[in-house]
Amino acid sequence: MPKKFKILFATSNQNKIKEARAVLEPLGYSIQQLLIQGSPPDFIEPQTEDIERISKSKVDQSLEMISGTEFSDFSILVEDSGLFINDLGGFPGVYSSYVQKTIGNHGITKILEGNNNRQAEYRAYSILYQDGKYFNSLGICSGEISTEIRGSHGFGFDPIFIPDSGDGRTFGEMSQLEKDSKSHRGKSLRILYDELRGPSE
Ligand code: ITT
Repeated sequence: MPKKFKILFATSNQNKIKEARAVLEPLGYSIQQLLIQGSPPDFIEPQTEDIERISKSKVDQSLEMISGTEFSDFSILVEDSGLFINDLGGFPGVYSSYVQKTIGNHGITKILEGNNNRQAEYRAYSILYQDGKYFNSLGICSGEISTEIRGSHGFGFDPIFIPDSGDGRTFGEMSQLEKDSKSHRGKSLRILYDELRGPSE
């Protein structure tokens, strides 16, 4: 396979890799995790509430890590994402990963107990670096936070996130294919693919 169709995804999150594979592999790309000396990148995240700025920082750090290595000619993908709850001023947003690991879905449903405004959105900002060019894309998926935890598919906040474009089920109750067709990540990756005018076209 020509090198430009192989994408190295710089992330420590295996779920992001699985979802990127599901969306991009049928379109002719192969997705591998970027491992430097056997380890995924450990990013220093800048102090900001802007996922676009965090993604830019991740791509800069990745390019620095691969400079002078056997990976320096490959395409690099990074993504920053999170769950933004309207009534909580966008919390957990850029702190999603930390909040998921600490209070988890149970904690979020508890914070929102008795609250009728449960609107939220997932956002994913992806950047693909290929042949000296940067391709950027923002994917948004609007929805609401369920009152109880439902379903065991997906990861993170999926068992408490009900997408507006669905039928009332949480992402945790949907198949991978269904989630990808509606999700922030699926949208963001398809925008990137359109920008690239993919190899299968
Ligand atoms: P990398 O920075 O190494 O890519 P990470 O998991 O720390 O991995 P982020 O900083 O972008 O990534 O945090 C995103 C968090 O937002 C993620 O850990 C989940 O808690 C949550 N999240 C994002 N997309 C999600 C999805 O599709 N389903 C469920 N939770 C999601």
